[in-house]
Amino acid sequence: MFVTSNAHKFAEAQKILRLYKIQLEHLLYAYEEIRADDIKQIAIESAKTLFRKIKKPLVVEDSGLFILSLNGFPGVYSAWVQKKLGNNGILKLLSGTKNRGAYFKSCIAYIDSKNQKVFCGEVHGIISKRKKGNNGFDYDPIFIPNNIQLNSKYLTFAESETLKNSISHRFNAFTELAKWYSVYIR
Ligand code: ITT
Repeated sequence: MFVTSNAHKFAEAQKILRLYKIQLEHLLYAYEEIRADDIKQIAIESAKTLFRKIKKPLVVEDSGLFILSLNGFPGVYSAWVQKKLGNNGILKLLSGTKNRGAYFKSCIAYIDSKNQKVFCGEVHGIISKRKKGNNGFDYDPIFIPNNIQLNSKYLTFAESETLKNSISHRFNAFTELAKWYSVYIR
């Protein structure tokens, strides 16, 4: 069971876990997230809080976009910043900045009555000069992963869903979860 308010996160996770024949259910459940600088810690604490209430095996994901020249901003505030500033706001903050390096990070916490595990994944790249593409969600139109070209072009995550779903932070983290789950739980 994946507890999330974000339907995009769920759809991406479901696709990845299907490759391992693991069935994922979506649960919408309002809860209070702790405030912390570390997404791993937020994911772990959220999983514990939710398990006390739901009492069934579940996963939660905390994730964010970390921009190097902004000292990791928006990081743990990514969801809030996307709502308040949006991608145009981020592009404005970076105008005239040479170092456009950034990375997405995802940490997934799994919990059941016997196990507590956390799996993190990252994908590194740059923030594009302008928004491109209509797929994906939130920061995808301004994120270009490093070292990958399709038809000699560097694409944003929003320009290629297939590319995103084969290298993303979420792909890396859920793949680690799936490998562990297949050996130890199933
Ligand atoms: P839940 O907490 O309910 O799962 P959320 O969207 O609020 O949903 P987070 O607190 O983890 O999730 O916020 C992470 C934010 O980081 C997310 O809302 C996006 O703005 C951004 N983000 C994370 N992964 C992303 C991705 O793959 N593509 C684009 N933006 C992403």
